[in-house]
Amino acid sequence: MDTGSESGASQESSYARDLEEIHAGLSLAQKKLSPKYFYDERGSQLFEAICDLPEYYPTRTEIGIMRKYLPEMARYIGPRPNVIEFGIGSGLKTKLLLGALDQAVAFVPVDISPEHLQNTVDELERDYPDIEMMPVATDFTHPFPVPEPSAQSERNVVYFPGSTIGNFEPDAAVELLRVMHREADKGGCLLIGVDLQKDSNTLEQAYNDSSGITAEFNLNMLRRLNAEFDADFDLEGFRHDAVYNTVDGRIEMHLVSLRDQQVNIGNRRFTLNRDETICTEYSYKYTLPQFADMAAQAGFTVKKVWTDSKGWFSLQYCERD
Ligand code: AVI
Repeated sequence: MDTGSESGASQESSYARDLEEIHAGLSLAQKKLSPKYFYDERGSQLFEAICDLPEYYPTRTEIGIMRKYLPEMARYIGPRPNVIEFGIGSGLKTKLLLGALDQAVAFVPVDISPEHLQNTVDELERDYPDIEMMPVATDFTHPFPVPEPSAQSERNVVYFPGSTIGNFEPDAAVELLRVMHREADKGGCLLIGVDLQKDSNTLEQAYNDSSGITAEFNLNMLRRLNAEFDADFDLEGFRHDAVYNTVDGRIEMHLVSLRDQQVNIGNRRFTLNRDETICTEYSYKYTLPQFADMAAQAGFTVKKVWTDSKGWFSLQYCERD
């Protein structure tokens, strides 16, 4: 299976673009780094460990909702769908969905990493030999051509679990929903996991776990920048912090500088004062009306919402207007 891979020249230009973006983020009054730098191999393993933490409720809550309501979700989606998953997670949710659907025709996982895609597809192919695997290696925030399955499908269903939508700022989230609207195509639909607003304590504990895995995950970004972008961050010079901003309805993850220090990255040097922070991630939590409004801005109507008994997390079935 060919997932395609970047040429040497385009790898170089994406490195230059990333370095420029990192420099721009560290030049802001509130220093920022993109959460995309979390996910190297070690970061992806740490994220999987986060998903199993007792304090991190989203993964187990979403899986609980799926186990309870999958037959109903499959009825909304209907027979012979073509499933387009934006990003690839640990695979369990995908397996649950593919196993519950009525004769899924094809599965199109979309992710920037060809290796990650290949591993996922190899595993799924063994369990679902009748579903055509059609991976697409690309940045899913931009429109991309969806491959045609060899057998006729009834409709496209875009699947975006995990509340990764919450890691985009609201305007960018609407833009991404517009890409999904386009990829769902005429008659298509969206099944999306959306984390919901709740008390600050529960949220802050989920992102400041007692075993320190989220702290390691956050600090790993600096390790990655040292390895891949010729930076010299001293990992001992920073600590992890996550706070819930009740006004904007988002968790904000930060790396707090423990002292006045200077950091070199590429050919630039940045100064951090003691207690100054680098913001590494937002994780927005929505109310049901807020998400319905964002979906509407992208041309979707929310037709059905499934939640857990505490109303902490939701899976939402949306149709194109
Ligand atoms: C991937 N994303 C939905 C996670 C979240 O909850 O926002 C990333 C994460 N960051 C810290 N813990 C988990």
